[in-house]
Amino acid sequence: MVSKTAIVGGIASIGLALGIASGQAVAQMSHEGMQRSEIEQKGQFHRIEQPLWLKGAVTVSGLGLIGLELWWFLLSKPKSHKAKTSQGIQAVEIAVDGGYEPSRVVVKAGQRVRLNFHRTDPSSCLEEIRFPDFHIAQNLPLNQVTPIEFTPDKPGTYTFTCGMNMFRGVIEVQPADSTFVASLTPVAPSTTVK
Ligand SMILES: [Cu+2]
Repeated sequence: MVSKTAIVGGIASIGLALGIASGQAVAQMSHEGMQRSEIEQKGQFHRIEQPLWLKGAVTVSGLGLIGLELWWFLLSKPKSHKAKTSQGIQAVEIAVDGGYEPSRVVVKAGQRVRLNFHRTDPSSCLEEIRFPDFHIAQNLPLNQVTPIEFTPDKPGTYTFTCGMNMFRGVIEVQPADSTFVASLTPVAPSTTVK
C-alpha cells in the first residue's frame, strides 16, 4: 500500500514537472505572440499590461491542472485486489455499498475462487449479483456476507454485475504460474535407465 501511494505520488510530481517545463515555453511563445497582435490592433483596445510572472504563473498552474486531470482519467486505474490463497481457495472480501469495492479482483486460473460479498447497501439495485460467464445469479441478503464460489479454468477477464447490469466488477484470471505447469510435465525417465 505504501509503495502504491509512492508510485502515484511520483507520477503526479512528474506530470507537474512536465507541466511546469512546457508551461514556461508556452508562456514565452504567447508573450511574443501578444506583442505582434498588439502592433496589429493598436488603438482599438485599451490594454491592461500584466506582469510576465503573472502570465507565467497562470499558464503553469493551468497546465499543471491539465496534467493532473490527464493523470486522473488516463493513468489512475480502479483499485484491484489480489486474492489470498488459503487451503486451496482464493478468497476475497467484496463490500457491496454503492457499487463493489474492490471492483477488480485478480485470481489464478484452475483454482477455486470464493468471493465473500458483504452487502450493506439497502438499495434493491444491488440485491442480486450475476456472473454470466459462470451461470451464477444470486441474491445478496442485506447486512450479510454471501460467499460465491467458482473455478475459473481459462485466463481472461470476467465481469460480474448487479441484477440490472448497472454496477459492474471484473475478475481478472491470470494463467497458473510456471511451477504449476512444471509439476504437470512428465518426470525424468530415470526408470528406463538400467
Ligand atoms: Cu442494479
